[in-house]
Amino acid sequence: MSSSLDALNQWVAGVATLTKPERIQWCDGSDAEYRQLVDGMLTTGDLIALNPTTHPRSYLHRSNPSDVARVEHLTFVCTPREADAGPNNHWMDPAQAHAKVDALFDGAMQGRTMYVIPYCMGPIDSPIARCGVEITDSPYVVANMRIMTRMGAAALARIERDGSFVRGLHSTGDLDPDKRFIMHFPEELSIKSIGSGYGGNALLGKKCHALRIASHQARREGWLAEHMLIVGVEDPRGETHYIAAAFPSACGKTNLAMLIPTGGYAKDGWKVWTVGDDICWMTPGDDGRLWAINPEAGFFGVAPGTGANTNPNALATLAHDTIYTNVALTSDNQPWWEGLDDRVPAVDWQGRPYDKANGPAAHPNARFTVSARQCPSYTDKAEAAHGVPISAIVFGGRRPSLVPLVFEARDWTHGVLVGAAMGSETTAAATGAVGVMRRDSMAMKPFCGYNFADYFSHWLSFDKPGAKLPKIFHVNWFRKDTDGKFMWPGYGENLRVLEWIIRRVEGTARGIDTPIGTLPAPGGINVEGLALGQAAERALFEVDTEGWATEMTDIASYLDGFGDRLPRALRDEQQRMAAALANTAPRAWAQAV
Ligand code: GTP
Ligand code: SPV
Ligand code: MN
Repeated sequence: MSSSLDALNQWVAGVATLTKPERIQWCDGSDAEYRQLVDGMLTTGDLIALNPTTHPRSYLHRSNPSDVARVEHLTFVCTPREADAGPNNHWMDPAQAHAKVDALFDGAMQGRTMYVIPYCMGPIDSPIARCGVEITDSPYVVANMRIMTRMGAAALARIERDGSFVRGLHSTGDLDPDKRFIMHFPEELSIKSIGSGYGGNALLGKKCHALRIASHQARREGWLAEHMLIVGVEDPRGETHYIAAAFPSACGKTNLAMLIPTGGYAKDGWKVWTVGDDICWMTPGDDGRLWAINPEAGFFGVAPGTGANTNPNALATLAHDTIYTNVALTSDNQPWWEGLDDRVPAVDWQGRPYDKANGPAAHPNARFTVSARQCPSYTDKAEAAHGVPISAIVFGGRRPSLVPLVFEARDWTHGVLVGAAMGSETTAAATGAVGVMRRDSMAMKPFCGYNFADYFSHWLSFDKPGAKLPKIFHVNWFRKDTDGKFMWPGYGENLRVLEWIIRRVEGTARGIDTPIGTLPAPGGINVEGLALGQAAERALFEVDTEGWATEMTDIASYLDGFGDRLPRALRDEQQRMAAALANTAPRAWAQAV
């Protein structure tokens, strides 16, 4: 037997000794196994069958109401030295962290089944893909991992070939938030998570492995593990550009990845191809370009706001074989959430008769889990071992003021600063206050497994002779008017912005240089038929130099927080931008489309 399988067996035996499960089940990823798991959960009430006529083989899971989102304050990166985790992470000494959680894992699986889940993040034959094994006592986690990863026998065979794998240990424990910890040991390639059954806390292949552990590995090995969607945009000539975009949690990745061209774009023959909606692993190819894979096999998407007008592709994807978490139900047992349609739900996400006074019917972070293969715009290219070549990287967040609809970074270093300086309002994807503006560098604040200062250096290091790097852009779909309404229609209309981006990549769209970067030249973005109104047209395409000067001061103090570890080039770039703004008359860059 190979040494990695020996190591796996030993680890499984050790975990069983500690957690004392009643039985152990090695998961093979088969249909029969999935059916058996679902049947078991229908019996225990972990799953509720939905209307089989409208939603075949689809189920609802209701979380404990105290366990409905990621818990950033309980998520730790446990490197031997605190400075290596950085000010962007909560840190605990590895020995102390192991002792703390091992005490909670002691006997945690008594009377329960311990599932062993070998999984592969990425196409099974991809050199960019990596494997892991999750041990869990939650059948809900197993069912979700089967949809979200390539799970089972093929992954186990690859682990035997690879010789190594990431170890993830998970137990739902007793769901007591005071005994909940999501611990990462990047040096040991291991994860220990206890006390939560929710998505990002419990499906360890996703944020824990594919971002926190993988970002750490990627730095060592010269690649990037990012919180990005990957989308292909095909123009009427049949040319496709792939774009990777980093938006923070619940800021529009799934929606942009599944965009459907409307109106003139549909008529002219534009097509949009979905590669991934949340995570992107990118590595330099022999040609100097960055090549990307989606390490996931499914979507764990935000339900609220998903409707026929916003994301018809998602609705088509959800037609069958879907697990819903914390959505509401109609009287005939169909899943429902705010933004789906104007029916009135019968039962809310906690199973109570729906009453407006109790708040939204679906939890704001209610989710669907569904195989990517069910998505009409999913492309075979997502299964390509070498990935897809990236033409543009896009950063963006929820910025109700100041930040224009789109601008382009001058060069790679400037683009890294734009990503590092990204800000966004917090959302319901994590516990805590919603709508609070914070810096969320590259949308990785909750997910980078090491010191952000080193992460910025790593990003800068890709700019070397022979590299053919993507152009970097920043977008903001979330600018609001004085009434608090979004100025930009968003969703399908975002293709207008993607068109400008790919024309900039091709060198055919004109731009105006400003101190913050290149904005579309007047008329550069097609706004035909949008009726934006004068105030919006102005706000979306102008640079408020005074406001930006204040923003640069705030960015400078954010960067100061990383001390001497911050790469010099980033500080220089920030000072260059601040100086350019200081030398510019207020609103001199105001643009009208
Ligand atoms: P995670 O899965 O948490 O990483 O989120 P995500 O980045 O994939 O966000 P998603 O696409 O699920 O969108 C989150 C919320 O933002 C949903 O309620 C969407 O309806 C809304 N949203 C997405 N795109 C747009 C847009 O272009 N404009 C506006 N106004 N809202 C949007
Ligand atoms: C996010 O919060 O960014 C998500 C959902 O994509 S979770 O899997 O919980 O991380
Ligand atoms: Mn996400």
